[in-house]
Amino acid sequence: MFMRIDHIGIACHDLEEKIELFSRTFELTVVAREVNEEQGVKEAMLHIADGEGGGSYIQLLEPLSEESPVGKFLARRGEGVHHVAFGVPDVADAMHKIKEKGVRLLDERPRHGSMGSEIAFLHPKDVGGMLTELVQAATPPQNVKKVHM
Ligand code: V0V
Ligand code: CO
Repeated sequence: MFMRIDHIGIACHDLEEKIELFSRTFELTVVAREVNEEQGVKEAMLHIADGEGGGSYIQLLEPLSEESPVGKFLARRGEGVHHVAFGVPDVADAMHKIKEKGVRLLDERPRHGSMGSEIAFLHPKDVGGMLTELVQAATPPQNVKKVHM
């Protein structure tokens, strides 16, 4: 079902500060940035590698409000790993198969994700405490820039 780790989502208070830290420390490049109102985040994707059906990234997430998923996470747990996202060939198909196994889906249908992807989340309590995201990457990925932004 999973082709690769698409990204690790990291919750932070200050996106610009963490972009500077991660790009300088690990020599990574920001390839896309987006404000996603539906998910309540301002986010940046730092490219690590290309893989089957899409790339691998670190996703830095700053909340748009305290009531958003990332805002609540920061208040409760502080900065750190917020979710792990796996690349799948067909997100609707993966959602269907996983739901049949008794895992709660947090989305009834795929949502808009970074770089034109389609995404869905699984309840962390049903997956060993890990907030899990399914990603069907857009091919080719959209709004990607191979420059530091
Ligand atoms: C909450 N919990 C977590 C968690 N957030 N566990 C692991 N990882 C997390 N990130 C735990 C929490 O400690 C509670 O455990 C339990 O889950 C239920 O929490 P809750 O009180 O219902 O908490 P809420 O209201 O904060 O909701 C949590 C969920 C929410 C996961 C349901 O954050 C959600 O719907 N997330 C999906 C959307 C999302 O995260 N969007 C931002 C990324 P105890 O205390 O009861 O033991 S957007 C993104 O990645 C994009 C756009 C992209 O990739 O392209
Ligand atoms: Co994500």
